[in-house]
Amino acid sequence: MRTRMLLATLAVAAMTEMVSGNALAQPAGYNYDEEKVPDFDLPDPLVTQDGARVKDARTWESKRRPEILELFREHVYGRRPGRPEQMTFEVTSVDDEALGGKAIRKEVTVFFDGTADGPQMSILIYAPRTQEPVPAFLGLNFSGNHSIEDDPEITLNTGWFRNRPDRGYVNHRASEESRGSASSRWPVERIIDRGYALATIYYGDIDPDFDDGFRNGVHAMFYRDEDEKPAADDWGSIATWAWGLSRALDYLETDENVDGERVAVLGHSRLGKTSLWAGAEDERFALVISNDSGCGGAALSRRRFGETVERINTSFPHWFCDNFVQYNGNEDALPVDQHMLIALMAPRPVYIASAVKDVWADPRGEYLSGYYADPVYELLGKQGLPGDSDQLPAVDQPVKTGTIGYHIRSGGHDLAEYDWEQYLDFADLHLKQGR
Ligand code: GTR
Repeated sequence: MRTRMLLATLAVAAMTEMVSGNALAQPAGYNYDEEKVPDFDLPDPLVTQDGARVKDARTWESKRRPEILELFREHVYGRRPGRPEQMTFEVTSVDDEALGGKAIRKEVTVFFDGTADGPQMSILIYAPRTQEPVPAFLGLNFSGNHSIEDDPEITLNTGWFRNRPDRGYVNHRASEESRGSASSRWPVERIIDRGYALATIYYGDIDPDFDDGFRNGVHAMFYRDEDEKPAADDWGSIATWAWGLSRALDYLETDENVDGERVAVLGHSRLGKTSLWAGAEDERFALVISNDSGCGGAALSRRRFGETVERINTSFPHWFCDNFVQYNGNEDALPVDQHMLIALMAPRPVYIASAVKDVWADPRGEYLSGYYADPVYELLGKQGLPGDSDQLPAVDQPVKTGTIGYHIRSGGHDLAEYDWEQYLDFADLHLKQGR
C-alpha cells in the first residue's frame, strides 16, 4: 500500500511537471542517440503463436488478429468489461445556432449504470447544420469540454483537474477562467467548415488520471469491495479511457447528426495511446489517429529510445495492467511490440503523427511501427504506408495517400492546427470519397 501511495505521489508530481510546461523535453538518463538503439528482433505480425505463416485474410481475421488482441490485453493494457446493460443517455442541452449559426452544439450525459448519481461522462458535440448525418472526429480532452471553446454555454466541469493556476485550474477544480484554455488544440470551426462533426469528452470523467487503486471513475462500478484488488490483467486507465470512447460511440450511433459508421477516433499523447487501443478493441471506429503517442502508443518499445517501459510504468503505475511491469528493462520478452497494435487497425485507415522536438516519444519508433504493420495491410489488399521505406519522411512532408498515414511536423509535443489539417485530408480520402 505504501509503495502504491509513493508511486501515486511521484506520478502526480510527474504530471504536474508535464502539464505546467516545466517538463524537460528530454529527461536525463534516457537514450536519444540513434546509434545506441540496441539490436532487436520484432515479433512477426504474420506468424501465429504456433509458428505458422499467415497467408490469407481469413486466417488473419479468424486467428492471428484475435491472438494479437489477446496478447495486448493480457500483457499491456488489460481486459475490459463490455457495454453496461443499464447504461442510458440524456441530451442535456442543444443549441441550433452555435458558432454564429453554422453549427449545432449539444451536450449529452452518459449514465454508465443508468442512475443519476452513478459514474457518468458528458459528451460535447458540434455538428454542421446539414440534413444528412456527417462523419465525425471523437477524441478525449485533457482540460474539460469547456476548455475547447470559450463559450459560457458549455457546462463547466466540476470534477478533479490537475492544478494549473495560469489557466484557471486551482485546488483541483476548473474555474470560469479556464474556458477556452485548450482551444488551440480544437479548431472547431475549421472542422465544421470541412463538413465534420466533433465529439469530445473530458478523460477524467471516465477515470481521473491518478493512481487510487482503481476506485474512482467508472471503476467504482466494477470494484465496490474495498478489499478487492484488480487482477494483473485487469484494465489500466488507458484501457478504461478507451472503453469510455466505445461508450461514446454507442451514443453517436444513435445521434441523428452523426454517421456512426464514419467516426474517426483521435487522441494526443497519453490520449493517443488511448485512441490506438480504442481502435484495436472496437472495430466500429472507422479511422484511428495517434498524435504524438510515444511509448505504449505508436513507438516501438524494443527501441528503448526516449521514454522506456520501465519509466512509464514507474511514473504512471495506473496506465497499463499490472502484467506490463514484467517488461520493465525486459522489452525483448514482450510477446508483442507496438507495430502489432497498428496492425490491429487493418484494414482500416490509421494515421500516426510525430513532432521533431518530441524526441521523448521517439518519432522514428512511431514511424517504424507503421512501417512494420504495412505487410498486414498488404495482405488485406490495401496499400499501407506509401514509399515502402524504413527512413523517416522529411519534416512537414506528410505521407497521406495510403491507408497508413504519417507525418513528422516541426515543433514540439502538441496537437496543432497543422496536425488537424492532415487528419482532415486523410479523413476526406477515407470517410468521404466514393460515398
Ligand atoms: C508524459 C509521458 C508520455 C505522454 C505524456 C502526455 O509525461 O511520459 O508518455 O503520455 O506524458 O500524456 O502528455
